[in-house]
Amino acid sequence: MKLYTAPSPSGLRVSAFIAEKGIEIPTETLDIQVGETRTDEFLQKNSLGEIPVLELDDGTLLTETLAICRYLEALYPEDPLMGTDPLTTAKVDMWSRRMEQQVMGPIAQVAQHTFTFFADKLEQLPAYAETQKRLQDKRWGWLDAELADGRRYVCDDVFSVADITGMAVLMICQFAEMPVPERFGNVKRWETAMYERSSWAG
Ligand SMILES: N[C@@H](CCC(=O)N[C@@H](CS)C(=O)NCC(=O)O)C(=O)O
Repeated sequence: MKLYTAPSPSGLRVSAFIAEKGIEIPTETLDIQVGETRTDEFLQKNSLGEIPVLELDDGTLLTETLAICRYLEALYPEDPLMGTDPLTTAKVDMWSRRMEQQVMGPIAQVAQHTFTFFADKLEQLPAYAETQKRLQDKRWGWLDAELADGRRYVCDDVFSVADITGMAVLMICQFAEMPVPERFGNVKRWETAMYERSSWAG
């Protein structure tokens, strides 16, 4: 098994998952800034030209962060990060989706429409990015209200892959210089908890 990754939000999602599991997987770190995921060789592994990719010993290629995490969770069930029974698994899926769509969605759009890295990958609309900055503020407000019961982690107060998705959001926020506003004290508490994890590599 070999993981292709890069120091990036999606790379962090898999590397933090692996670190939390306490497992080791041979890894090749690519430089996405110089297009190492866009070479003919790498496009054979992922036609989207993106990390992460997990290559299995029989040559099977798994892409997409959560699919890779799901596979590793099944292989290494100790220290579960994706629930342990039908209900907790469904709840983690629910929170993963919420963190990905609601919390990561707007800041990812800000990045795509303002970072020079994406300039040759899509038609950038800086004015649209401004709307997404305002939306990000609203989404932090939504998460803040959700966390008002004082819990440390987003799903049932148990650290899960949904929090790891949140770590990736924090990493994009650092790149975009858009910190979580101080007025969202509950989100700030969760953010501190993320920075305290040894798996945090932002
Ligand atoms: N949907 C993918 C997104 C992967 C993705 O966006 N990867 C970025 C790094 S965060 C990448 O490899 N970009 C390289 C490029 O676009 O050239 C997943 O979650 O696995």
